[in-house]
Amino acid sequence: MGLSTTSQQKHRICSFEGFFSYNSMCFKKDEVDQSTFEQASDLNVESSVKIKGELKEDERAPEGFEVKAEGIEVAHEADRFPITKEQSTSFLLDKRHLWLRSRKLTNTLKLRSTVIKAARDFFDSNGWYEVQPPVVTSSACEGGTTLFDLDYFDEDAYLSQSGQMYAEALIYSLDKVYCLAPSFRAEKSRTPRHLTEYWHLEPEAAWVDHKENMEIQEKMISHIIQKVIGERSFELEKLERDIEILKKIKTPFPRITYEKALEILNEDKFNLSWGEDLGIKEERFLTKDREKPLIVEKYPLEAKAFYMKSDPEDEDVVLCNDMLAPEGYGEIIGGSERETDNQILIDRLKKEGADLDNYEWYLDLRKYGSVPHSGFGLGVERLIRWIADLDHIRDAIAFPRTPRRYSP
Ligand code: NSS
Repeated sequence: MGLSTTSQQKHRICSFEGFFSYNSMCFKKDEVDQSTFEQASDLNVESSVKIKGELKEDERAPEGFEVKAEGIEVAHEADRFPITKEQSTSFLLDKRHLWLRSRKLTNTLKLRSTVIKAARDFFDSNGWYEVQPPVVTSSACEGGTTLFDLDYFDEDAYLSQSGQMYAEALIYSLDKVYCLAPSFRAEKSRTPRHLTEYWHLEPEAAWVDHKENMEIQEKMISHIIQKVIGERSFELEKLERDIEILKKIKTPFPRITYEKALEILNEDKFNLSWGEDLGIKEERFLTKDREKPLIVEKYPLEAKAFYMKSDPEDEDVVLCNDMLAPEGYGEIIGGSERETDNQILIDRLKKEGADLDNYEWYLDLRKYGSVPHSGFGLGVERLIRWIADLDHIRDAIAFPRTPRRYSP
């Protein structure tokens, strides 16, 4: 396979038993018979063929080899490929199912596979259990404004924003769990870091406090990055990612409080009041000149979700953290120690105007025996965007879902 924007001319073959690009095929007119030469010349890009010939090393070929072809057997003849040089982003998104064959997306998707495998390895080899939360749900985990409504046999239901509450239910029997599932956010924001459907890795563990929660996050990120460097350096190079920067991603990561972050921002051009959450611009400013991820902890209660535990040393802030990827990428993880006091949770939910009936089962988790616990959520595509240094999050997933796109 292998297709680049410059490789669309007719008469070119782009697969050799599925692995070699057409640039690596060499049919010489005087070395093959007339009909073989014509057959090869008439084929469109992306046709699949079996080639008989001699394989030679050649630095100039994309895969490092060239095939001096002698015979050809056509397995499938393609129509003229619709993607040619200099196509608009919108056209390439319409033809995403075909554009997936491009080198850039091929390399990114190989890297993605390694990221996910490395994350699973990290948890599996440390005694965590993988669990599966439902996608259809009755309760909002991250507030009502970004819920996708679902008509569930005339009842109101939603697409899950997070598997967290279900992961919390499972720690009582399994102790340390993680789930990897799609999360849905009905956010109209068209930014290079928002999808409406994204893959969410959510670990949750009993007897883990806020401090240990942050340590797990940095160990996990460092593990994933080191695995990716080890197994995907070829793809990283092709994506023109500076691997030397990634090699520096080792624990511990720097930490600052929200209060400190506000101070840094307001000393510069920002004018934030205490209580406001940090947005894309603020996170970019805090991380643009950094090489390692930055952990920002202890945000104001009013800026964060109802389930976060208050800091016993300062009731105005919660024991939570965001992890911001360096080089300006911003938030990739949000996590916290969870509130275990039922009354506090009920009061907060009432304050938000939530329907308590939808949270009855979640409140039962405190009523009928609880344990100190913490967890976090990693946006898989945000992590991949940073690792691969991608301009836009949509290229971190094969079939991106954004406010205007749900096809192909
Ligand atoms: O809203 S989060 O900050 N937190 C949660 O959902 C918690 N319930 C997770 C948990 O503790 N189990 O989202 C977590 C991460 C966030 O840091 C981003 O990396 C990613 O999920 N995220 C997104 N990625 C892509 N697109 C969108 N729209 C998006 N929203 C969050």
